[in-house]
Amino acid sequence: MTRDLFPDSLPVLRLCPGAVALLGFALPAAPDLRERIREITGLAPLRHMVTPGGFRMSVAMSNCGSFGWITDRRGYRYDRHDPQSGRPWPPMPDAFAELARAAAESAGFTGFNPDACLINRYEAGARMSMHQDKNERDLTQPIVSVSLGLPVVFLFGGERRSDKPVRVLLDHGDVVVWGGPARLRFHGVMPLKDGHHTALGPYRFNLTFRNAS
Ligand code: MD3
Ligand code: FE
Repeated sequence: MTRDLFPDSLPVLRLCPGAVALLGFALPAAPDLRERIREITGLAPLRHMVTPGGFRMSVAMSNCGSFGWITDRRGYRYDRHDPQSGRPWPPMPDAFAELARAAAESAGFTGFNPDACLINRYEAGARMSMHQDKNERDLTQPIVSVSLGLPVVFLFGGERRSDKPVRVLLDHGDVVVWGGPARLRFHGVMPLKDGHHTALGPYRFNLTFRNAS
C-alpha cells in the first residue's frame, strides 16, 4: 500500500486498483454534514433493521435520496419509500451529492450519479460482518463512503470471502471511493470501541453513496 500527496496535498491511500482513501477530504464539510444528518434522521429515524436470517443489525440505519437500502425478513433491496412511515426517503442534500461527486472525480471516476445515500450509525460494539455490495444494478458506478465521528478499523478483503482482509483505520472526515476492479471486494467493519467524539458524540457515522437505479 502506498501513501502519497494528491490532490492539493491531501493524503491518499491507494488500497488496490479501484479503491482510494482520501484522508480528511470531508473535513471542511463535516459540520454541515452533521446538521443535514440531524434533519434527515428527524424525518426518517435511525433504526435497527433485521436481516433475512432474522438477526437485528447492530448498526442503526436511515437513508436519503431517491432510493434507500433496506433489509427485513424478505431480503436486502432498495426501496423508494421508508417502510416505517410509508413516505419517500428525505431528499439527498445538495452538499451530500456534491461531496460524493467530487470525491469520485478525485479518485478518477467521472460521471458518478449518486441516487441513494445510506446513513449508518455505529455505537460501541456495533460492527458489520464481511459482505459484498451487490444489490445495485450498475456495477460500473463506484461507491463513495464518508466516515464521521469515532475512528474504526475497516476490513478490506478480496474477491473471495476467505481472502485475508487488510485493516485500514478510518477516521473523522476520511472518504473512500471503491469502483472498477474493487467494486465487488468483500469488506466489513470491526466492532466500534467506546469513545466520545467532540462533534458526533459516542458514535461513528458512515454515509454510503451509491447509484441504485
Ligand atoms: C469495498 N458500510 O453499508 S461502505 C455498507 O463503514 C458498508 O459503514 C461501510 O459497507 C461502513 O454496505 C462503509 C464501504 C464500502 C462500500 C463498498 C465497497 C467498501 C467497499 C465495495 C467494494 C469494496
Ligand atoms: Fe458494504
